[in-house]
Amino acid sequence: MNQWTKRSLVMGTLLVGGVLGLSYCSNKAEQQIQQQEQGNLNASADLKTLMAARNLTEGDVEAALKTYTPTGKKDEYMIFASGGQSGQVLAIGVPSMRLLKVIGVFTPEPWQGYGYGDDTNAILAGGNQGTHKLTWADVHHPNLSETKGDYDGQYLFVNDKANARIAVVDLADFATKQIVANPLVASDHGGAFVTPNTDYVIETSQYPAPLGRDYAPLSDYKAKYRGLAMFWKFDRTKGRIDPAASFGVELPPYSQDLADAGKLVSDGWVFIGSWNTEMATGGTLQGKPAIESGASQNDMDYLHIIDWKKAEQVVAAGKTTTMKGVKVITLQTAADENVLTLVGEPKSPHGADVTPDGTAIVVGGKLDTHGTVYEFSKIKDQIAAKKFESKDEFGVPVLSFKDTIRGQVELGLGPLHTVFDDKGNAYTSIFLESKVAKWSLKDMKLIEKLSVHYNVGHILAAEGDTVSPDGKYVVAMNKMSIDRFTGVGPLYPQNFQLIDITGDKMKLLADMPIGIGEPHYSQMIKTDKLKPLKMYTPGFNPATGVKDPNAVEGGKERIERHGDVVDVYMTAVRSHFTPDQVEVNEGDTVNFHITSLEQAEDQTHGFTVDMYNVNISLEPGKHENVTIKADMPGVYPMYCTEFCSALHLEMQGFFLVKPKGAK
Ligand code: RUQ
Ligand code: CUA
Repeated sequence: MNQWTKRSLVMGTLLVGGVLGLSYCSNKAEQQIQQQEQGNLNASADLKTLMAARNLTEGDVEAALKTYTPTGKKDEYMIFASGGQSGQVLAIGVPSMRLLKVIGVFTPEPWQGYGYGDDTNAILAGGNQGTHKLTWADVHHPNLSETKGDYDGQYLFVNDKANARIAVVDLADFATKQIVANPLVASDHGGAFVTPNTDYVIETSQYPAPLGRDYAPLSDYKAKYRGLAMFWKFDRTKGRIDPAASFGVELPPYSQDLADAGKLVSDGWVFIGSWNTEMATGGTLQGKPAIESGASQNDMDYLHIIDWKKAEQVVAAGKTTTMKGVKVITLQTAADENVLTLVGEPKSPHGADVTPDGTAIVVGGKLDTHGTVYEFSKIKDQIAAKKFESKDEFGVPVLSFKDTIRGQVELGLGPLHTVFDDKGNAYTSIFLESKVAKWSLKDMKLIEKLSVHYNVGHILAAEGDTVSPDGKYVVAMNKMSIDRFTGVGPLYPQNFQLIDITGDKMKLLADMPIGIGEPHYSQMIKTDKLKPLKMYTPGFNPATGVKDPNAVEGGKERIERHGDVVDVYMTAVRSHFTPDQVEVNEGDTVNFHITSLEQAEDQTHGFTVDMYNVNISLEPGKHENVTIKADMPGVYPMYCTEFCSALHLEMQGFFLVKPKGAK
């Protein structure tokens, strides 16, 4: 412990001790420090005045001391949170709940130059579906890459529910590298979960439709509409998903929901919840019930159990059909080969979460008051013995509910998602009651419920999806904030609430309003597992992952003309671009190849050509390519968009476009 931390600890003890009646440390050296501190601050008296003035309780002060992070001090954890409809991912420090980065993923992000230069445009274009250029996403579930079931801090995967896509973010530079568009389905939800060694990134569909996005009338729902579990193969050496090595498993036309991969004893299996086993399709104008009531008739829906190691063998044996370039195990084959098995789950469930030891799966039924815990060994044994209770109407074997569960715990109204700590406890979000329920997996008993504000959707825990959760923190991701913050019009912020779970009782520590949304899930990783780069090696192109063939060295800047194509080899360094005058003819295609020559930490430049919708971010060493069609004659400033030095404003140049026919 260095002197500085010792001092702050003693200060903390002093402050809290004075107020809360805790005992002081009696160590001699620490007493000396205390005396020094008391020399210039009558801590408890001043603190009491401050508390009274701000109307703070002792509990508030304790929460402040647990979260306050002075300048220069760093967070112990980082949250990667879904940015919802913004299409982005948020990186947030814990316990400070400070926003550290908005990672551009499915949506252009101008500051990072994401979507305003050739290379990142190409990444975004990889996510286009059909003839449509997509500029937004409904991001639901960020998931960190794992090694042996533990977060390894290397990659992050996220799904886009609205357009059935998965993105890969490299945590070396917190930048998106790839978007894969699923050609078979029109929505997804159960993603982007990983298997324990990140062999696969899983994406399961939500709303059934004909696979391959063909047309079929709703009257053909049972015959032609289907769900899909996609197993995207992740190539770790390349840091990219390999679509050619990926495969899908066709599912019945129930609405598949959240999914989780088995771990340790259940490694090799995937569990997917579902609702609308009624296969309701609405038809309100024709006097039929809305989907919400049509889909809520059955007391039980189906938990889908996929043996993905078996599925791999079936794929290797060639027992697949190819649809739009994707190898698919048909529903019939999946049922016949016991790749897919079902078991009842109550009622209109949402989350399906595997426990850290891999022995159980917890399901929350939105219209049921229980957390239901399935015993994996019972599931496995009965599948191995082919001990099925029945088949569904698509011929998929169904296990007995009562013979597969460990038990049920009464949790409250609207249980959704469950996360875990390091002491064998589970924490379930209770949507309708706006509560977090803590319960014991071992005793199957409810321990405590904590109010959150309000209508909690997902919750997350420190390293909570791994084989070794850390305990410490849970975060409630609340859909509503009602009376928590100063008004900003009818669209209210979402509200993340940090909860301390180290003591016997859960304790609410802090609120963090989220001004973009709507976030769904997050994961929280220990920051010492992250090894982010400080800068790129000179000429590196982060979008392609290699040194760019057009990288420019200092002194080799030039402009080359080939017919009506102009290549500008440019460098950026404090505080000038070389070249700084680029004159072309109307109609030319101009390729800017720009390398930052900086090798000093945090020395970023930007580059824009006014009116041409170009803005790139040139972090130290980075190379980027930008192509523009010089179709607007005139004189346009090119300038650096990042206040990089005292002479930042002078980091400017001219882009001149000579009109056709001009001399
Ligand atoms: S969602 S609030 Cu994971 Cu898409 Cu549950
Ligand atoms: Cu470079 Cu401002």
